[in-house]
Amino acid sequence: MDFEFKSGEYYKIVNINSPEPVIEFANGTESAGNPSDIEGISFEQDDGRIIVHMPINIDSHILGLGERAYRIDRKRLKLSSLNSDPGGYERGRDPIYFPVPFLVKKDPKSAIGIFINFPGEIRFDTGVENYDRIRIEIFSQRAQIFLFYGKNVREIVDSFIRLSGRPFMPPKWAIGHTISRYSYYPENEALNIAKRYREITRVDAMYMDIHHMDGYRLFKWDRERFGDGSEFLKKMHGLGIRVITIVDPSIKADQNYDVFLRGMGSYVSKSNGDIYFANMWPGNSVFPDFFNRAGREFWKSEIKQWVKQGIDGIWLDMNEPTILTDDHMFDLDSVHVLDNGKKEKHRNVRNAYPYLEAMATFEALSENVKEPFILTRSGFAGIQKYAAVWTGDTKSSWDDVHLQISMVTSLSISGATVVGCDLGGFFGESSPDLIAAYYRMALMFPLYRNHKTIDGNDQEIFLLPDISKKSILRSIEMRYRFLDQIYSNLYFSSRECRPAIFPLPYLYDNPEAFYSDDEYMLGEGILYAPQIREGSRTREVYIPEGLWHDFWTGTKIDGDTYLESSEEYPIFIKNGSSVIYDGTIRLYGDGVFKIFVNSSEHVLEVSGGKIKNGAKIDGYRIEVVG
Ligand code: NBV
Repeated sequence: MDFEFKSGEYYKIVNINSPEPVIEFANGTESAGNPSDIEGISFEQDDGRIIVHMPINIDSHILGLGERAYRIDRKRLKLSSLNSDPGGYERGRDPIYFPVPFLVKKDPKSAIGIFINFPGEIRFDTGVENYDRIRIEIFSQRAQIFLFYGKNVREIVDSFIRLSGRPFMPPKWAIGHTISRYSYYPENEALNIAKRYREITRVDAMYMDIHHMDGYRLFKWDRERFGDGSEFLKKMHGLGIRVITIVDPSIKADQNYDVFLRGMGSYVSKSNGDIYFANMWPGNSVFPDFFNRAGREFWKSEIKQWVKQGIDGIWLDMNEPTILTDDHMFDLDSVHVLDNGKKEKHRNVRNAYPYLEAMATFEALSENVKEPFILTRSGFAGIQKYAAVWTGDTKSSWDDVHLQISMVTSLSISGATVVGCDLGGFFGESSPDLIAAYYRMALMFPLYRNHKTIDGNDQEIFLLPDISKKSILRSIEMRYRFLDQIYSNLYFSSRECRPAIFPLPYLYDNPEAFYSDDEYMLGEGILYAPQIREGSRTREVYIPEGLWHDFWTGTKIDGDTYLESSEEYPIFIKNGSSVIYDGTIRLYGDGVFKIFVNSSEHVLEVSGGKIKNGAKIDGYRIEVVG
């Protein structure tokens, strides 16, 4: 099944009222039967909307739906899928930046997935108004609907990722420890911070927030703060630190600004055909129309010129898209011109805006840098082909440390596989102890970036009291010891179209797994249960069924059990899995182990406690753990 945003045809039309309604199945077969025969799912059309009903019962669980400030099980919630900028969020806020219209319903013996390939508004009621059914309200008469059948969650999630696109492979430096602030400037201060960090720990990249720009003009350094940027880039690279700059979609409307002039003819317009202007960081701004080739080509050529000077990555922010009004909402009646010349209102295609922006940015980077890396705040299903995602402007709190586990892993099983959150939390005050908890919690996340807002407390590690500093430095050290493993998981995630990290119910569907949303897995083999309770260094861990090994003590554990752990990093390994830790590849039990190190895939086989053919891997020790 081919799922690509070909502009002009970015969603296919399924007219459910036609004499032969067509439901497209993800396995490639098409059904022309009555859709209401399918697992009790029914469709109705009403007042310009399509409404889908799916039965649920007391044993059903619901997963997916992208980035939500909620628990992992989405049952009995009312959620909306229109990209939104909440201006900061805490648990219970919805929608936020990156909803994904894909959900999995898990019943005791079967699983069913639904993906609505429609980039406008969709409302989900997962059993609030009607106790026994999910109601999905699609604000369109046309939408492409995919249904996925399977035995378990994993099958459904993996088919959805295959359908929506192969995850890009991030460069290894992008998944190391990275630092950020809204904003580091001028040049000397940014360099000073980089150096102070380097005195105590490793840093692989620094993100430059909006103050590096000249009056918030995209692709222009603020000359007073950074000169022409070349010295800064040279010095940062000299320290071994990559530089990622923020890029918003808002272009200052200014007759003396060459970028603005070059983009003329490719901006989003109003319904009367005039250019659409809105207030953003640079004041009165215009917005590239990524829905057509001219808009994308203009953008690509600006990005190419910008990165040519030695910029290593691009950070796409405010791309829901958002503007500076009370509700941050772009004019829903503004107009996009598609590649086929047709016009479409923003409200019908809004969620594809960041997707097409990331696609164009990725294409530009692919032509100009060795290892493209993009971080985006918003997106649509399939964003994983182009960009990593972070969970935006959280409010620092102990609850947020917990919440981020569900948010990040849910994004991951909704396709956004290269994912993370602001370490320390974005808004509000983060105590040293809380910052340390974020660093512990995110240990196995694909991204590991410290970031804070402009008027929050400084959370640079070198400023913190010794006790928390030591704890964070240990986490960073631990991060690097596991980095080869995380990278190997991301490689197989990309190669095999499956998530690298996930919540327990991706593999285990007992109630204990659904309730253990303060734990997560890196691949099938590693279970991590971070210490994230305020004032406590001991916790209860749920170990799912099967034979497990305590990573630190080697103790064997018969799964489907709870245990108390006072380890700093409670980590458990499933028998039959491997772990790369600090240059050693540990193989647990007999089996065939696939590993990605030294830029290539290796297969090791262990039987009767011995490695077959005495296999070796350059630069690594191999240990068999019984
Ligand atoms: O560019 C400033 C911030 C950025 O630091 C943050 O990570 C984004 O999520 N940005 C939002 C703009 C608004 C901040 C209030």
